[in-house]
Amino acid sequence: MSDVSIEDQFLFDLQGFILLRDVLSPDECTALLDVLYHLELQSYSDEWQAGLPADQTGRPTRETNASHQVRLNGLPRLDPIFDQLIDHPRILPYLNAFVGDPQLINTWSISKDQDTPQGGWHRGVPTSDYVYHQGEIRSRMFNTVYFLTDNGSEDGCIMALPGSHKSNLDLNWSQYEGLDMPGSVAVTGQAGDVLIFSETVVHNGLRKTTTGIRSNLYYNYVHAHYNVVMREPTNIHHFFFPSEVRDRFTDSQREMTRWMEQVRWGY
Ligand SMILES: O=C(O)CCC(=O)C(=O)O
Repeated sequence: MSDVSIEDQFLFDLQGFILLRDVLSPDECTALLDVLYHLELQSYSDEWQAGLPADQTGRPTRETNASHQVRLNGLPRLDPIFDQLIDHPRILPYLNAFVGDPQLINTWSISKDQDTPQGGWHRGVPTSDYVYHQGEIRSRMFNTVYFLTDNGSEDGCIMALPGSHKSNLDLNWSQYEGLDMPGSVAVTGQAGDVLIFSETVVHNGLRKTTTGIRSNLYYNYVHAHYNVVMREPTNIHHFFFPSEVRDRFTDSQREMTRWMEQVRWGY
């Protein structure tokens, strides 16, 4: 018997995503934002890059390649305040119901200022990684997006293509700008809401035209059978947490990161 309501199961299976309201309180959003904005102002030496093959580079901890946007990678490495979202009690039932044996693969933040351009349409994994089988939803990769600020339609919110986790035909995604993508919708919500979606859903970030900062946190999970280290070998540093980070985790957080016990990565 699933802990997720039949209505949420229905809607998630139909659309490939749902929005959960009021997961974080205003005080929790403020506390996370205070730490995030402090971290965004720091510089990071990223010495681990020296451990990669000479002709390869990974994503830096702090990314500013999109204009008016700051992305930080590997959040629990940067501050313990981010640990609590690994197994948030409102989200955990969905992870168990829709992924099965969830393992945290990646964490990042994106803060957008006015004039951040829209991103590109993409999906994280192919549609074959979403199945409904013997009464169970199984999404092999699953993203959870915590809105720390409001995500209105002009605030650079996420866009999604409902049903694209099951689409049989693909378009040339890169040909479509923003909401010109046929069937796409802007996923709007308030600070404290959480968007959960199958990474088989085609999605994108809308341009930001409003003043102020839009900040979201992204916690991405895979089923335990997914080979995490083969996905993006140059970004293992951000995926993997060393023992000094995992030692402070709760049992449940350690369980949801147990793939890290199998990894040989020295940084
Ligand atoms: O928040 C956004 O702008 C979209 C982010 C996104 O699509 C991603 O990180 O994969």
